[in-house]
Amino acid sequence: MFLKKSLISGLLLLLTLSLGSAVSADDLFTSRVVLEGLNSPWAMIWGPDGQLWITEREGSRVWSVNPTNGKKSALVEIPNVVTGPQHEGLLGLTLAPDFAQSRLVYLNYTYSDGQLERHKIVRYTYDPSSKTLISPQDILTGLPAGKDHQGGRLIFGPDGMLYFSKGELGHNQGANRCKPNEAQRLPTAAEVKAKDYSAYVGKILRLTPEGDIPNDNPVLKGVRSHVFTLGHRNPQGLLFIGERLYGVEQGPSTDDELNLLEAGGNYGWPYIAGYPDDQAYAYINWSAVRGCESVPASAYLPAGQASVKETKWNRQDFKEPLRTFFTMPSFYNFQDAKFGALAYLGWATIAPSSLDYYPPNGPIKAWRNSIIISSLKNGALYRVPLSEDRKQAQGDIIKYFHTRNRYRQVLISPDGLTIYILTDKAGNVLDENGLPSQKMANPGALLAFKYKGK
Ligand SMILES: [Ca+2]
Ligand SMILES: [Ca+2]
Repeated sequence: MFLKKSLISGLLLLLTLSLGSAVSADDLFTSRVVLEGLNSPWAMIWGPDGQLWITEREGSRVWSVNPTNGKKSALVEIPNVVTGPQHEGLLGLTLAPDFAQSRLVYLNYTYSDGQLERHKIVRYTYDPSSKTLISPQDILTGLPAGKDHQGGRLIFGPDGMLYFSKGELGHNQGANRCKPNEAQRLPTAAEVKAKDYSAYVGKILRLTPEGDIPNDNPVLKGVRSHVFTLGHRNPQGLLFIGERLYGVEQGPSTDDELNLLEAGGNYGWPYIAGYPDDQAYAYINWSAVRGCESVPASAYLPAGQASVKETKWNRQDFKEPLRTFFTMPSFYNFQDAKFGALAYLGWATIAPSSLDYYPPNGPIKAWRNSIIISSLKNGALYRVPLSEDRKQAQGDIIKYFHTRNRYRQVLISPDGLTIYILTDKAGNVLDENGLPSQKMANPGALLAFKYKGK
């Protein structure tokens, strides 16, 4: 079953690639640049003032932006945010469900505890007279942080609880290859009591609006903690559709994922990428390699170290993805010379950064009941149609709006006619000819694609 799904995914990939510029659906939209020059915009929500509220990862500010003319005003500039070139800084943002009464706004960012880089969730109060965010209050502090795979999405569920996606900090790869990957490690009772959150990496967390552990969180290995699901790599997108929670996460050289996230579910990383099909991925525990630091990161299989086949890792709690982007066969050439040192840009992964939902009654008929995913690597959106009960992905994945940009977040307007996209200010991306580029067409921008059909 898994292998079959992989092959289908591979065929869909070939279909998607071959369609490329031939996709004419884009002709039904007009595009414009609402504004440019934001300092690494990261999250975007509809604010209570009818404007778009946008965080800047490196700028440490939250802006209120007029989606029509691009005029912006700062809601807050947060002091002492630790920023870096890729993953650190001010990330997610969300309004309290009772915002009309409480005026509470939640966000998360990287900071220093004096010794170590950490991450925290903080809430502010919106002051309508000054149109600023005031009175910060820590909700959950001391979360692990690092220079890679921070996750960072923050949303409320219909249950009134706060959900936060935490990456595994890129351990077991690149510069962090000798640090153990802890996406499977669960917190002990002693750790929870001591507020030691080091095992929260590679997890989706669920917390009360005050930051406490909800008394109906899953009990995992005998311990109830903030952990809601485990086994994630770099989950940057979370979205509720009705009662169900969906997420996207970035895979390794194959198998970015769209998941349906269920309490206590184990999403497999680092033992499984995508489906347990032994296609183009096997876990190698670098931290167990003798003299790891002296072994170059480029060594595919370090001497004396075995890889673990996906099919050998057998866990009852494993949840397979709804869809992968995309599952590559083992014979795929991951070192295509055409892409030079940026070979990863040639891989069929898309680096999903966010997702939104196009509702069943929206005016764009072809998009109804679909999940829309933004891609960092390809500067495109991917539309995934859902089954009627929304428990499965079904049908062809369609690619839209390719530009020479890294798409950081997608947000659909309430009337379903305009698709807003935030772009990174820098990075690596595929250009119009499908070749690596570091020159963004619209750095730090808010783009708008408006539907002109009927
Ligand atoms: Ca997975
Ligand atoms: Ca796999």
